[in-house]
Amino acid sequence: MKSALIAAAILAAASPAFAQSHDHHAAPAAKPAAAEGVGVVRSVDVKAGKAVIAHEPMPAINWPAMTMSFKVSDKAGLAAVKPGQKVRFTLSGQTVTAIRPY
Ligand SMILES: [Cu+2]
Repeated sequence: MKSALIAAAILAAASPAFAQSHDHHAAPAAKPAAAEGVGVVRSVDVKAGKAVIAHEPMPAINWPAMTMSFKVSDKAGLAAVKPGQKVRFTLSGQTVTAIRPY
C-alpha cells in the first residue's frame, strides 16, 4: 500500500502543467499514463486475457473506486490470481501490464 501511494504521489506531480517546467520528470507524450492500483479480483478469463477487478481509488489518474473489466497483458500474473484475491496491479492506459498478489 505504501509503495502504491508513493507511486501515486509521484505520478500526480507529473501532471502536464507541472511537467512543462520540469521536463526531466515528464513521460514521453505518446506513452499512456501508468498507475499502480490495488483491488479485489472478481473474475479471471486467462484465455481472453481479461479480469474484472473491484479496484480502490486511483488518485494518480483521477479514478474513483469501481468494479471494471480490464485487459491484462501479464498472462502469467493473470493465471496466478484467483477470484476473491486482493491484488496489486500496474495500469498503462486501461491495460493491466502487471498483476500480483497484494
Ligand atoms: Cu475503474
